[in-house]
Amino acid sequence: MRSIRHRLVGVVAVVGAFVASTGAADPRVHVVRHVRVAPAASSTSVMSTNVSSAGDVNGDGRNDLLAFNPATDEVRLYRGTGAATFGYGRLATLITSDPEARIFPGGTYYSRPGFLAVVNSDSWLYGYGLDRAGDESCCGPVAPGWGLRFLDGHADFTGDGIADAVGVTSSGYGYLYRGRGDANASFTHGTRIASGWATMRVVFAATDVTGDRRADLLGVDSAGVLWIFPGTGKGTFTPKRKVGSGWGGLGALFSARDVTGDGRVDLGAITSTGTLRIYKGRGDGTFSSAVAVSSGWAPYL
Ligand SMILES: [Ca+2]
Ligand SMILES: [Ca+2]
Ligand SMILES: [Ca+2]
Repeated sequence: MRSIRHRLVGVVAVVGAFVASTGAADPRVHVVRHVRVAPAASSTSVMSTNVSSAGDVNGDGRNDLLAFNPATDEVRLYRGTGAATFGYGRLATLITSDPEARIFPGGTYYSRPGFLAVVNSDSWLYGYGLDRAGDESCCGPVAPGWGLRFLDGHADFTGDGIADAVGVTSSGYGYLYRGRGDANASFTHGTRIASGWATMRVVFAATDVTGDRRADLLGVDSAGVLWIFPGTGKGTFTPKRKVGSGWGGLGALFSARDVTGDGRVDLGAITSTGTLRIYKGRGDGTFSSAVAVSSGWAPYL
């Protein structure tokens, strides 16, 4: 049913975008120009983006994790239960798509924390909101043409308090899409922020890992080096800082937001054998040694 709904809504929205393009400009359709790329699953060099933070979905002050299993179409919510501990994976929703859907971190969708998903052959970007119980409360199309290698829409890079999206194309260009602040979480035309990222194994956003309260980007390159691209809070970035080497063997690396309760952003990782790890952020662009949290996360790679 959800697959059918996606397609129906998508058709209506495509028609709307086409009409808009012949008259008054609809800023949401500008991203159509991006070249479509194959899903990440077809590439052996790209880390999984199937696990990410959802923020605090149930309102208990602890950040929760989302995980998408491409084999079953399930998105599961793992509620934070303590300092870097999580409960069982409760089914939040199903996302069916042709080709395979991908999910990415998002801000709020109709005032509810949730996530972004890119679905179907036209790479429609959808927003999902989750209610306090962890069930899908709202879902709808944002715009077509988001066939990006990486996408992260949960952090504010421009200083207006509205979450922006950062995406990386298959040709290695990084783009910043400013959040418009409307209920359905649409974004403006992309501004190029980087090039040469075609070999990055993962790129993701963090609300702040350097301690200046400005959102940062992080990425692991083909040599396994983890870099921070510090944000200025004005939609630009200062020169990258090296965090360290040896991050290339992970199956996934993402911002877990703060899951230890000290207000500093932590990193989450899934090892190649399916262990969830947390690297506690020190708030100065460095991270403590990994703590193994739980096993059984391999289906999300
Ligand atoms: Ca929570
Ligand atoms: Ca913003
Ligand atoms: Ca920062």
